[in-house]
Amino acid sequence: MTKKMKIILGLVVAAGVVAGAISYKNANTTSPEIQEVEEAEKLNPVGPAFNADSALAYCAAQCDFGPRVMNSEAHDKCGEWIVSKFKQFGCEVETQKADLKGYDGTILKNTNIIAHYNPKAENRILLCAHWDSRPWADNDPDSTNWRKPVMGANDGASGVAVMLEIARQLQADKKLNPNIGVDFVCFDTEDWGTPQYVQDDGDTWALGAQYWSENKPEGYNPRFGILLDMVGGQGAKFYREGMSMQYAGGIVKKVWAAARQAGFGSYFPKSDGGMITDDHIPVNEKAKIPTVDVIAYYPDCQQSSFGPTWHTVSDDMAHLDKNVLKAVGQTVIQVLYTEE
Ligand code: AHN
Ligand code: ZN
Repeated sequence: MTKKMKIILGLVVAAGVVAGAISYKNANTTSPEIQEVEEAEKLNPVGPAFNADSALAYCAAQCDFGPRVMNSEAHDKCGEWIVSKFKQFGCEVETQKADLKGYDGTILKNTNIIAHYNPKAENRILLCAHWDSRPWADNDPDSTNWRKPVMGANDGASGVAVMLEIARQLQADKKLNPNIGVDFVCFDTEDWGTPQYVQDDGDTWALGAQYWSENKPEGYNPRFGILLDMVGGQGAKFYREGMSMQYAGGIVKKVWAAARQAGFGSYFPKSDGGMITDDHIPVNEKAKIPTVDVIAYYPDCQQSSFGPTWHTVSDDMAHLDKNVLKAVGQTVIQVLYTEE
């Protein structure tokens, strides 16, 4: 074949492929289910703009107290600050205190902080995150850091910061469907779980969420819950978490579709992450509220699948990315504002 003939042949083949693609599209072979998914995932942002700078400042404000380790002054002071912020944003706030026993027998002065936006509405959505920080950086590559506390800029502060910024936006915007109310629950005592250097396991994590779930007020039945855990780390993406899929598969679908509508689908891959022991387990199992965990997952990270700074002394402000806070915050706003 001459060079010219090859070019002509190439053009003919290419034209055929294009024509085929066009006729395929016109044939309307997409199933109703696929059309429905495509519709649900169309770019269509609604609701106020989540301000990532504001959320980042709320992370910094929490870190300025120091690590919010159970039974510490920094912890208690930060708790008062969180309460005052939710009040400032027009929420009705209550605290739920309890003495809980850690894996090591320590009595932990637990304070769950619960803030209600539009408390009179019957149809409610639960947003939650933990606010305590881990007492031991037991996943640090340097073993001399294992007994030092974690600052928890990401693991603790980020989830609370996103909730605070959402509360601020709800108050400023005033356009959320008046039939919908939002409950922000800041769980305490999530991160006193048995350290890796201690031989023991069991139900030692998420003690505040366990307590809240066991003592849920009669008749409190939100439509669903969204847990935010480690939502500000550099390079974070949010894969579909296994236990969320089991307990609340429909809510996973809703949240991951909302991310696409809001324009942040790239942060929410439509693939599966791990199965994670987190605050959402008691909320699903004991409180029976279908709740998904939006938690960072790093499939290629050697240090930890929760990311390079997880439970290390490097979980600080320098390792946050406000674009990640934005992706998560705007996605949650999208979920709230599409609820009917
Ligand atoms: C476990 O490591 C068993 N679960 C992770 C839950 C967690 C800790 N989230 C933040 N810190
Ligand atoms: Zn942690």
